Amino acid sequence: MSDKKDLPLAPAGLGRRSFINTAALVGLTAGVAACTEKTGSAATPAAPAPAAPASAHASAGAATHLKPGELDTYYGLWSGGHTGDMRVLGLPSGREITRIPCFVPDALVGWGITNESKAIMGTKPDGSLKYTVADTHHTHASYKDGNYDGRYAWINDKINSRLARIRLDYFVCDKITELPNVQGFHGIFPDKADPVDPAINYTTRVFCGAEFSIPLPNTGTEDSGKYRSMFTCVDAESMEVRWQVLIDGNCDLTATSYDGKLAATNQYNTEMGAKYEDMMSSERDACLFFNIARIEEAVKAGKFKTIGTSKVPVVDGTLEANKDPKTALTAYVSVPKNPHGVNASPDGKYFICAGKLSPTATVIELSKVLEWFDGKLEKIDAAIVAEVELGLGPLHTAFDGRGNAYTTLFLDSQVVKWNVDKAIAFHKGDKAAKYVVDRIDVHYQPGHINATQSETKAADGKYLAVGCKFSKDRFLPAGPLHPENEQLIDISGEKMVLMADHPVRGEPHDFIIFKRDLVKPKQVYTLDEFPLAVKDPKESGVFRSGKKVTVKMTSQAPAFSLREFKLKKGDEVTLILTNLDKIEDLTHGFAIPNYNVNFIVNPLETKSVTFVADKPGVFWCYCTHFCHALHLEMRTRMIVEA
Ligand code: RUQ
Ligand code: CUA
Ligand code: CA
Repeated sequence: MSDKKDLPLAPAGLGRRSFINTAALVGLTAGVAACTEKTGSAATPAAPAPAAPASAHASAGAATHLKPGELDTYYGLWSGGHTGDMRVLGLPSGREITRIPCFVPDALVGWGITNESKAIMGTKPDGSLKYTVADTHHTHASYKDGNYDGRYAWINDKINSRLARIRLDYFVCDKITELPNVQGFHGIFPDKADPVDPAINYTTRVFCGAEFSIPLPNTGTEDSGKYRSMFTCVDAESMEVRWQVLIDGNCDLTATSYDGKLAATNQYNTEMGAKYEDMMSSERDACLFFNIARIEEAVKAGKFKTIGTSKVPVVDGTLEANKDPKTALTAYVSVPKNPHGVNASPDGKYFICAGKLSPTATVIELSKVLEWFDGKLEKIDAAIVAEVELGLGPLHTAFDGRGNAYTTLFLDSQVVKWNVDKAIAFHKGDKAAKYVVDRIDVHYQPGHINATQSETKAADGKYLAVGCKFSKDRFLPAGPLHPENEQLIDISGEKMVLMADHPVRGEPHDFIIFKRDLVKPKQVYTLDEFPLAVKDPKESGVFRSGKKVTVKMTSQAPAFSLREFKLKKGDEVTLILTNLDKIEDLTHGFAIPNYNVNFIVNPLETKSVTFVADKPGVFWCYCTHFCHALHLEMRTRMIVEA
């Protein structure tokens, strides 16, 4: 542990308050009390960071203001929080371009209304949606050669333990998997290579951490001593669950190595407590490493069990069963009390585990972890090459590709920029190594942080986005619910420069930012994407088989192919609509009054809805998406005979 007085650029009072390690609860309470106050100064009890010159602020702000017609240079994929979607932003402007619905119905797209989206979301036997709430936290994208390859992105739903995949060719959700045997599914990270086949240098798996422990199988027992947590691997292509690892303690966030050999999760509840006091009773917790090749070998060799009705192979990753490094599937590296984010440095060498209740970050060298698995490192904790003080409440870390890390300090309402090599030198005993490069106040209480291309080999150190959990006085008041404040910081120079504030609806959590040319989105579908496509207006009509009726229709501005269609009360109707307009940006909508139907069809897209024609009458089905000068006239009549 460093001498607090030596901490470079330490805000005044850090030394006095840095004993959060032993007085964590007191420290947390003080921090939260501060952030309920109205003024900025109360929220940042630490002395302000050295201010950047005013002119730097002015020019940095200007960079976020794109002239009309100018395009952003980066995409940001943001988790939507409670809205259960993925938000697509352009950066540096911070403009929200679209939202991709995943877990929760969306009234614009008709997500949760159309048969296709319901099949992805999952339904109950009566055809209604299985879930209509979500809590998305983490977004990540697929890799090739250590950089994003534009195939897929993933996002998690913590409430119902679901993982959604987004196709980045069309920016749509195409699969959702519910993880068995877990609750509080939190961190995700795709792997970046196959641990045994160097030719597979792209994502084939997504790793998922479960934060809560539950009885396995979930019998409802009150004895929390019997609860367990699991680490889950999902196949990136099939989205099927490949295997799970039973562990001691819990999972929180997840990181993966560039060689595909290791994944890790930080653990804040190695105590396996059911109450927060219990969860913070030990001085240290762990960063738990998984040896991917060995786990897959064990699964192949049949060394697993299954739990309850789930068929997923579960291997034993508990401490007791993994004491021999030569056969171990897991390795528990000790880190200070209740750590949070674990992040992989872009040089592929380190995982950095933020302290949360400890004012430190722990740097773990991956080659040493592998040495331990080879029986060449006596103690796994020798893989820790630095444990340095950063400030209060370190949560998540981003990178600039120039050897610097940027860590959010939740309690200090700051971002600290620090040099990883210098931190290692300082930890080794070089007390002159000034590893803290800069600090900047953010507004307020930051959680997530990410830099442009941060967790890729192409980290370019241009911009940093910071997800501030509280905005307080930064925006016009609009009722009791405050937006969160996503701030943008210029990190191209030595000093960080605050560029912009952006209000966002609660509450986004994590995000990634990448160069715009890494994706090649298509803006017109092909008819063949859809098995039900009505490829020609001549195929339109009402097709009856008893009470089951299929209505086939196409749209071409400004008309639907059927001017009217007749049904009988009680019919079970499936309406299929193909948009035959094939030029970009020509989207139509289709709404049926009083039938709770509205959805859009993009160029050459096909969607269907199924409903019971239980209300007799005339219903003007109309186009809900402005498409043409005769948009208001674009209608068809649904006549339901009594
Ligand atoms: S974890 S702060 Cu999902 Cu940090 Cu959000
Ligand atoms: Cu078609 Cu508006
Ligand atoms: Ca703990």
